[in-house]
Amino acid sequence: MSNNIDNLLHEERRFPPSAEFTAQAVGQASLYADSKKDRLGFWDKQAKELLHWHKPFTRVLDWSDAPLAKWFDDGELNVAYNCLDRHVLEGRGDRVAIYGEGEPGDQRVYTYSELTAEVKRVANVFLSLGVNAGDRIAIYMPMIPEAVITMLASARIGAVHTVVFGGFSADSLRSRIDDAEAKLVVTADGGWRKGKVFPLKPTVDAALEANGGGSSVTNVLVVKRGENEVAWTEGRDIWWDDAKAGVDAEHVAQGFPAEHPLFILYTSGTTGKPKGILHTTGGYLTQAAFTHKNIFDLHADSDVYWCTADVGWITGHSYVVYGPLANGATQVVYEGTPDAPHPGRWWEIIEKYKVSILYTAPTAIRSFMKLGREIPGKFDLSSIRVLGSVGEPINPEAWIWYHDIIGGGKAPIVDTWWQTETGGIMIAALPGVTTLKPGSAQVPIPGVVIDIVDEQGVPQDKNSGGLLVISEPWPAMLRGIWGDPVRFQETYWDKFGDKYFAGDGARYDRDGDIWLLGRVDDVMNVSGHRLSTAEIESALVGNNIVAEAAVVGAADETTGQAVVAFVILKKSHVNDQTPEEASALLRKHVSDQIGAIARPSKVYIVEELPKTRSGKIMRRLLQDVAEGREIGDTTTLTDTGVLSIISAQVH
Ligand code: 6R9
Repeated sequence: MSNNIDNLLHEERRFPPSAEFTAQAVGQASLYADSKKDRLGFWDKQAKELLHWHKPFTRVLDWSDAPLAKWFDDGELNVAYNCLDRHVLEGRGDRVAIYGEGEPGDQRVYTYSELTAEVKRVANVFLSLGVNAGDRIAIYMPMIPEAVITMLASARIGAVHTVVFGGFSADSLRSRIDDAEAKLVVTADGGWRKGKVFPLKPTVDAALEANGGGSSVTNVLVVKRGENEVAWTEGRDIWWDDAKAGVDAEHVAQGFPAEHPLFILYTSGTTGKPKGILHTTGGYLTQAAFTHKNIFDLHADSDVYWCTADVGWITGHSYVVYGPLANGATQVVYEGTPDAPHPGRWWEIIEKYKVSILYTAPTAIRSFMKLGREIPGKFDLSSIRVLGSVGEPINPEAWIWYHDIIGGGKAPIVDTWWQTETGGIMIAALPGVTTLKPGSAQVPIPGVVIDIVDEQGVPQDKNSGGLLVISEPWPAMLRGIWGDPVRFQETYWDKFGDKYFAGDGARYDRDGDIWLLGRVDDVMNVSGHRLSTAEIESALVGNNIVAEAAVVGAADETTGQAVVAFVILKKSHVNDQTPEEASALLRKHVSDQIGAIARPSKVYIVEELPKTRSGKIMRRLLQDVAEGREIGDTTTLTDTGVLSIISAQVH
C-alpha cells in the first residue's frame, strides 16, 4: 500500500455533492461549525436529541481517570428501549425494522412492534435461566434475525454480550468463553452458507467439552435454523422456541447507568491472545446513532438500508444492530454469501427490497469487479442513493467501479475509517457537504479530533505523514480490555501519553485530507478482518511437526492482504511427508485452530528464517519475498544467504 501512496496522492478526480443531494441532506456543514465551537456541548446535544434517557444526565465527559473515559455517566438509559419500545410508543410500530433474507431465499419480516415483542420474550428467557445484569452471554450464530434479537435482549436486561463470528473454530470460541466467563451460549443448530448448512451447535459442544469439560457455561440456547442433526446435553441445552413459549410476553425495560457495559468484542492485537474490547452504553449508542444518521444520510421513513457485515464484527454491532435500530431504520439482514445460489445475489437483494443505502467492504467490491459489470447490470439498482465502504482503504479503481456500476454514477461514497476500539465511525465524508476524493477517508467526523504525528508525537501538517492518533476522548471509545488494564494502557496510551495510538499509518494530502496507509504493527488485514501474525504463528508452532514459523500479510488483489506462512519443520518430521503435503496439512491446521478466515493462502516449507543478530525474525524481508519484490535492507541479518535460498524456494 505505502508503495502506491505517491500515485494515490496524485488522484485528481473530485466528486462534489449535487445541489439536490445537499438540499435534502441530514448532515449539514453546520455540524462542523457547532462541534468546533463547543465540542462537549455538541455531544451533549446529540445524546439528548438521538436517545431516550430514563434518567437525564448532567455531566457530559469525565476524563479525570484517563484513559478511562466516562460519558454522560450520571444518566441512565436502556439500549434496547432506545432501539425498540420508543419507536413503537412514538407511532412507528408498523415500520419494518428487519427484512430477514435467508440464503435459500426464505424471508422473515419484523416490524418494530414484532421485534420489540420478540426481544421482550427472549429477555425473559435469559432472566429465567438466571442470567442477570452484568452477566456475560456468548453468541455464536448465523446472520439471521435471532442474532439481532439476542443482542438486544442481552442489552435489555443489562447483560454483556460477546459475539463470536460463526466462522471461528471451537478453540477460538472456547478461549473467548473462558476469558469472558460467559454463563450462557446462544447458538443455532446451523446456518446457510454457499448453498449448504454449516453446523454451529456441534462446534459449541466441542468448545464446551475441551479442557476436560468444565466451564463457566450453564446453558446453551439453540435456534433451529439449519435442521441439521445435533447432539443434546439434557439439562444444559434448550431449544429457543421451547424456552420462549414458557415465559411471559411482557418485559419492562429499566434504565442502566450510561457506563454500564454493553458488550465485549474480541479482536486481534499484536500478540497472540485476542483482546476483549469493552464498550458501554450511553456514549457508544450516541455515536453509533449520530454517525449512522449523518454519514449515511438516513431518512428513516423512506430509506432501506443494508450493511453486509456479520454481527461477529464491530461493523455488525454498530451498523447492523445499534445505530440503525436506534434511528428507527428499515434494513435488510442477509444470512448468506454473495455468490449463492448465483453471483448476482446481492444485486437481486437490492432490487427486491429497493435498498437505498449500501454499506460494504472494498474486498467484496474487488471480487465483484473481477466477475464483471454484466452481473450487476442485469438488475435494477436505481434505488441506490448512498454507498459506504469500511474495513480497509478503498483503492481508487474500486471506488470508481462502485460509484459507476453500483451507484449509477451519482451515489456518493462514504469511506469510513474506524476500529473495534473506536466503536463508531471516526473519519468519513459527510455526503451532502464533502467533495469526495476516491481513495481518501478524508476528514474526522464532527466532534472527533484526529492528528497525524511523527514518532515523537509531533503533529504533522499538509503533505506529510506519520501515525494516526485520536487526540481527544470520544463518546464510543473503548472502556478498556476485558480483564487486562495493563494491556489497555500499553497498547494504546504508552506511546503518546494522552493521545490514543490507533496502530495505523496515515498521510495528509495538500488539502489536508487524510489517506490511510495500513497497519504499522503486526496486524494483517485480510478481507477487512484483522488477524494477528503472532496468533497464526502460535497456531502453527502448536502443530507437532513445526519447529518455527513466521507469518506475513502479502498484498493480494482481492482480499487486500493474504496470509503467507514460512515454516521450518522439526528434523524428526521432515521426512514424514512431502513439502506439499506438509503445507496442505498446516493450512488445514490453522483453519481448525482459529477459523477458515485465518487459513494461510500459502505455507512455504523452508530450512531457515531470516533473523537479526538479536534473534528477531525479519518479517519485512519475508514480505518482500512473498510479494515478489526486490528484497530490502538486509544488513542487520546474521546470514544474508538465507534469503536467496528462501526466494529460490518460493519462486
Ligand atoms: C471497522 C473495522 C480496524 C482496522 C483499522 C484499519 C482498517 C478500517 C478503514 C481501514 C482504511 C478504512 N480500516 N476501515 N483502513 N480505510 N475506511 O474495520 O474495525 O476490524 O477493528 O479493523 O481496519 O487498519 O485499524 P476493525
